[in-house]
Amino acid sequence: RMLKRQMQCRLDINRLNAVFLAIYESLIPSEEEKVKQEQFFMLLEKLVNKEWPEAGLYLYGSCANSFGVSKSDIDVCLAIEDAEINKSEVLLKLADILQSDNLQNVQALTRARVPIVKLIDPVTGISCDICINNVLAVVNTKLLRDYAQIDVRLRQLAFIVKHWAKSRGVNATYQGTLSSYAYVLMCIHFLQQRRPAILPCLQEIGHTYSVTVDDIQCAYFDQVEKLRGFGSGNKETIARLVWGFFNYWAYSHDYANAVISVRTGSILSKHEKEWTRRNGNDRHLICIEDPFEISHDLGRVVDKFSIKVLREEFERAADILHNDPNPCATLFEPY
Ligand code: 3AT
Ligand code: MG
Repeated sequence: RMLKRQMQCRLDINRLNAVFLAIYESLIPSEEEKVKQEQFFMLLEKLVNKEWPEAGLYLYGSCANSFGVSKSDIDVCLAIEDAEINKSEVLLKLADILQSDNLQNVQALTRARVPIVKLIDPVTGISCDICINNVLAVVNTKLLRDYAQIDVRLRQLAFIVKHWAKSRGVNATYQGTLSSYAYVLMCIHFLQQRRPAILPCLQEIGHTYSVTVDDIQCAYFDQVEKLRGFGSGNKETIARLVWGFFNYWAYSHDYANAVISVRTGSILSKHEKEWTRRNGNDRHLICIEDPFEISHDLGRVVDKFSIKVLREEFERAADILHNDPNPCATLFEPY
């Protein structure tokens, strides 16, 4: 009877793996969609370079970090070297240019926390946000993309976690929950911590890439093609990792003292980061260190109400994966 139970268990986990992989596959953007995004980006480049020939235009966020699901918006950064520029003026000028080229719903949001121009491409229906000189985001986008090339399980895990977070309504910083960027860092950290490790810590090995942005030195090993197969000593499947991820955030993470750090590939203490007290509106109830802007806690948006919501959702997910023979329907149930 024991053997029969074990075999049943293995069948269940194999089936769950297949279901997670099918969800992952269904969320990947098609080649056709990628081509449309590129064409739209080239159009924007042309328009921008007519007005600012020296400026650079960069994709960042999920359309460029390889964690974007199908039909995502695209994030674009306009980089202008000139230190004298007035961001609002540039955004208004940019909005003017885009409007006269028949792009739809062009809006300059000059008073937002991150000022942007929003627009929609009428040909493809793609929505786009353009910000000015957010070069750090372009660099952290590259870091995430480079991590994704080392082991496919990172992309699979992050797609499942992002899909869960969107379905459960815990992916909105304005409501005190976490950004997609924070969730991806949580996944990278989790895979760095597996034994054997599935991901290395790129900032701790010889730097092959280095830029200084806003006085912050961003450096790490980016020859990731040399690291393919790094995690192959670890055979954990995606179903096992998804369960492990939620179990960690539900029952193992030390919320009182710990800071997760992709930069060091380890757990730091709130004490050493001096993140023990609330600072204005920034709290440190769940601590996720930004890999480059190390004074920046991506959990700072989480307040005493939303931390409860988040932790209950982690527990709910872990319990469903532990008990439910067919967990996917409930795991992603709209909240
Ligand atoms: P979605 O697929 O759009 O949900 P995304 O990867 O585009 O996911 P966000 O929209 O949260 O993620 O953010 C866009 C990019 O902006 C991702 C990251 O490069 C940068 N970014 C976001 N939040 C922060 C932050 N708090 N600190 C530094 N960079 C950030
Ligand atoms: Mg985005």
